Amino acid sequence: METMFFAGHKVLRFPVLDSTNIQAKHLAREGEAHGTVILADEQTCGRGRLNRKWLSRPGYGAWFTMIIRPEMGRVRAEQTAGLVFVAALAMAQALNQQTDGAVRIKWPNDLVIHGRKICGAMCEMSATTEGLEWAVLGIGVNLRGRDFPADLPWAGSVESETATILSAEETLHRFLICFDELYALWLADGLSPILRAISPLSATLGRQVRVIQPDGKIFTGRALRMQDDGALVVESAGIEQVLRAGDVSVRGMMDYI
Ligand code: BT5
Repeated sequence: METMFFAGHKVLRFPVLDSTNIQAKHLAREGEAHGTVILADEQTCGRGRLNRKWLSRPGYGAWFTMIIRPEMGRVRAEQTAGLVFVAALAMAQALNQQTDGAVRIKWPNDLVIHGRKICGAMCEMSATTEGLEWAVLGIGVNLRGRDFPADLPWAGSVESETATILSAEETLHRFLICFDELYALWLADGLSPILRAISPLSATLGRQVRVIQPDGKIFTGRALRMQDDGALVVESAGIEQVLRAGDVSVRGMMDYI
C-alpha cells in the first residue's frame, strides 16, 4: 500500500483489494478522518448496490471509496442517500472537463455516455440517533476497454465512447476538486442545488421510461422531475408515481437509458 495526497485528500492506494468499500468501512470504524480515499488498481470482489457484482479489472478504471465524516449532528441519517447524487454530479463534472461534455447522469447513480454505463456510485453508512456518524462513498468508473463481458451488454468506458484516454490518478484528482465544492454546497444548502445542477445533465428526465419493480412487474411512463429528496416522479396513465432510488430500476424503452 502506498500513501499519496491528491487535492488535499489522503489517498491510500492498494494494488489489489477485495473491495475498496470493505476496506473503507474497516478504516471508518477505526476512526479514519473525513476525506480519506481508498483506491485499488484491482478489486476481486467489487460490489454494486444490493450486493450486485462490480467488474473492476486492473488497468481498466478508477475504483475508489471516500470516507465521509461530517461533524456529529450535522447530517441526519435520512439525508445520507443524497451523497450519491453529490458523487455522481462531481464525477460527471470531472469527466465532462475531459470529454467535451459527453457524460450524462442516469437517475439515480449511473453515469452514461451514448447510453452506455461508464460509472456507478453507492453509499453505505453508520448512523446513531444523533445522525450520520460516517459514510463510505464508493465509485467505479470505466476509463479503458471495449471488451466488456456478455453479461454487461450496456457497459462502456470513456475510451470506448469518446476515444479519450484518462488515467485513474488524474480522474480521481479532478473528481476530488469537484466533489469538495459540491459537498460544501450540499452541507450548506441541502440537496436542491445539487439536483438543479443534475437536471440539465440528466439522461432520464423528460424521457419515456420502463420502471422495473422489485417483484419484476414493469410499468412505463414519462420521467417528469426529481423531488427535493431526489425521488423521481414518473407519470404513468395519468397518475404521478414517486420512485425512490433502491426500490426500483428505471430503464429506457428499448435501451439502458
Ligand atoms: C453501482 O451499483 O453502479 C455502484 C457501483 C460502485 C462500484 C464501486 S468500485 C469502488 C467501490 N468498491 C466497491 O466494491 N464498489 C464501489 P448498481 O447500480 O447496483 O449497478 C450494478 C450493476 O452494474 C451490475 O449488476 C452490472 O449489471 C453492472 N456493472 C457491473 N460492473 C460494471 C462495470 N464495470 N461497468 C458497467 N456496469 C457494470
